[in-house]
Amino acid sequence: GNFRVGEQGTILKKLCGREEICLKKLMNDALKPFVPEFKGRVETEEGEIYLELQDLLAGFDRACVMDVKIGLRTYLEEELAKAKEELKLRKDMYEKMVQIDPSEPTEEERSLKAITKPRYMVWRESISSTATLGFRVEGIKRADGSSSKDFKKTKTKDQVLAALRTFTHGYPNAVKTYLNRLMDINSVLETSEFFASHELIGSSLLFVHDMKNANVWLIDFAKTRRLPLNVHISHRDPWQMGNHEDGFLVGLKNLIELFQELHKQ
Ligand code: 4IP
Ligand code: ADP
Ligand code: MN
Repeated sequence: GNFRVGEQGTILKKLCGREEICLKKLMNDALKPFVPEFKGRVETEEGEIYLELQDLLAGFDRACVMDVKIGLRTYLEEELAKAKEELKLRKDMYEKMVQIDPSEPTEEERSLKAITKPRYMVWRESISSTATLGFRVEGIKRADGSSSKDFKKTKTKDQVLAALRTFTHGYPNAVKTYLNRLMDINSVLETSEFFASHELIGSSLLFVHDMKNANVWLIDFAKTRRLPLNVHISHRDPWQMGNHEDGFLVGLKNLIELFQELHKQ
């Protein structure tokens, strides 16, 4: 996989040059307290290069973990352009599609047994809450170590709410602590130079709690890109090819509203 255990309190993630650039910038940004600390590169005995990151689970006892992918769009504009140009077909993505919904592929896709990456990504957005709420639950790990990635069709507010409720069930302080932290993130994003100058695609909020503590961080900057000069985004407006909008703040707002709902109940 992409990860290895690091020294005490750290994890190693396979080098992605662009992610390293983002992490470096984030260490000098208002967002620093909300991302894992980046400690530098580490080379393994086999000569593979990894990024050494703060292990966000360190200090937790039997942690519950949830990965929520933020944004209205989950693929890069350049990937869409590339797919159009090369008409590159993905058999693996066709297989993943059929596993989730055998009736989804068209006649043509069925005979090719393959689809393009954007076709798959847009469809995944549409069957989950990404396209409507601007975020989706990717996976949850429970205190006993068992985990579930069975959220691909978790789409409506009620379905998401049920997933959040199950995740926090039995941890009376978690919801309020998460809510406070999400609102802190929301306000710091307004002051962050990094956030003002980047398009965040496919990045996640990582929720971690145990009986005593709860916290949320921004992770995964592999598809975060610096915006072209003269391009400014609201992180709210609908995406159109070329405008680079990511919908990050739409997702965060909806997530906050659902946690508020959960807190009231
Ligand atoms: C995956 O689809 C995720 O969207 C991956 O994003 C994405 O990697 C994969 O694209 C795509 O197949 P499923 O979650 O439905 O399996 P992430 O790693 O952020 O979850 P990218 O490279 O777009 O980040 P490919 O092209 O890597 O297969
Ligand atoms: P990828 O780019 O391969 O999708 P991510 O950065 O999204 O990798 O991380 C995948 C998973 O690894 C996350 O959902 C989380 O459970 C775990 N993870 C990532 N970064 C950290 C971290 N700094 N500390 C602890 N766990 C992490
Ligand atoms: Mn990723």
